Amino acid sequence: MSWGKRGDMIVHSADPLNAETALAALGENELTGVDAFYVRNHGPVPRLRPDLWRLRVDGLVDRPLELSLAGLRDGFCRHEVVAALQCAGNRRADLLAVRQIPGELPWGAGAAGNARWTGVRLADVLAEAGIKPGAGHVAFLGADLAAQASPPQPFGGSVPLAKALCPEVLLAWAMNGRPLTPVHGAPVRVVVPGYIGARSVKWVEQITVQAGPSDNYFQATAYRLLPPQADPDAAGPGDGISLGPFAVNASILVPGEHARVPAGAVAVSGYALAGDGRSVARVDVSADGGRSWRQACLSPEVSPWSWRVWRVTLELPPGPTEVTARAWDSSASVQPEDPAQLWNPKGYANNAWARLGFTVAGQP
Ligand SMILES: Nc1nc2c(c(=O)[nH]1)N[C@H]1C(S)=C(S)[C@@H](COP(=O)(O)O)O[C@H]1N2
Ligand SMILES: [Mo]
Repeated sequence: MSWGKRGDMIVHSADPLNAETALAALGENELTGVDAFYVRNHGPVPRLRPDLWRLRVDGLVDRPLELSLAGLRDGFCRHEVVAALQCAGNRRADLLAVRQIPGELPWGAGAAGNARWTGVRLADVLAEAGIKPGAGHVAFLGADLAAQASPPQPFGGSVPLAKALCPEVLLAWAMNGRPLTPVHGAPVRVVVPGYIGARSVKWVEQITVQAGPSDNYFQATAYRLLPPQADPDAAGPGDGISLGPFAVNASILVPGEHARVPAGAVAVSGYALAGDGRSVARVDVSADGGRSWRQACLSPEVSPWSWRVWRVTLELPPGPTEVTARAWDSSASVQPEDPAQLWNPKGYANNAWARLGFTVAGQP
């Protein structure tokens, strides 16, 4: 089955479907097309009937809710947010080049995308339910069964209550103006801008307000940053650092890897994204391995949660070239240089400098 995706997707696994956007396709538009947007699944894609779908809101609430799709759409104000999603495993391939990471997918820089999401604010739904004292986190549960979890369980996760109440966090039914497709979580998914993709739970059916974080496998055990020497197979609930907000990151999309470009002015571009509560402040590009840097132009900020496309034109001598890029965020944090310093046993959260090798043709 094609799942509505373009033929140039890089498929890392067919079952469950895991596919990333080809970098050339990511560079085409500031908003990633639904047919090009990466897919990250941990189990079979559930086919939910929109008319039968219900969302339960329970836990530390005054009034537990059970909402239909119509009840969600008509009962609350509609909002749109342009926001990037980024998998915690985005750019793992550069960590794999440092040392092997058994059992994890070799994502390049295409496990991220930028889309316009339409839905209602999670905060509005929680206000309708009424939050009781003692609430600290909001947990989401999907309808898919993930066999890789131990024990097998639906995919879930949680965010702190303070984030859940932020206006950018949506229960979304549309992506780029069209109803969500099955692979992206139809009929409704959570969208948590600025957090790792895993918290944007697809096919969401249950939202629980609770004191602590979710004990779901994908919150308590997976998606945690372990120290380099740890054995990931021995890691249990609570080990390592829980991943939530992501750090500033960037990638080079144009010209493509191993491309051959004519001599003269070479257009170089890519994306940069900042995590929760921060914005992209500057992108530097180097053609000499980081000894000197030029500042790239940034696309206008369409939303604090959108990624920024950056562009620069470089005069490059003929021959093989490696271009490097690094982004800074509004807290003056910058991407670290070396992926070797970031290596971790599950290969998460690589935000080392982006590098792209290509060849500049000689004079005719
Ligand atoms: N129910 C459910 N939600 C999920 C997942 C999943 O496997 N099941 N994968 C998560 C991960 S790890 C990521 S990165 C994003 C990917 O969203 P996308 O497939 O729409 O790009 O969905 C998240 N939400
Ligand atoms: Mo992910």
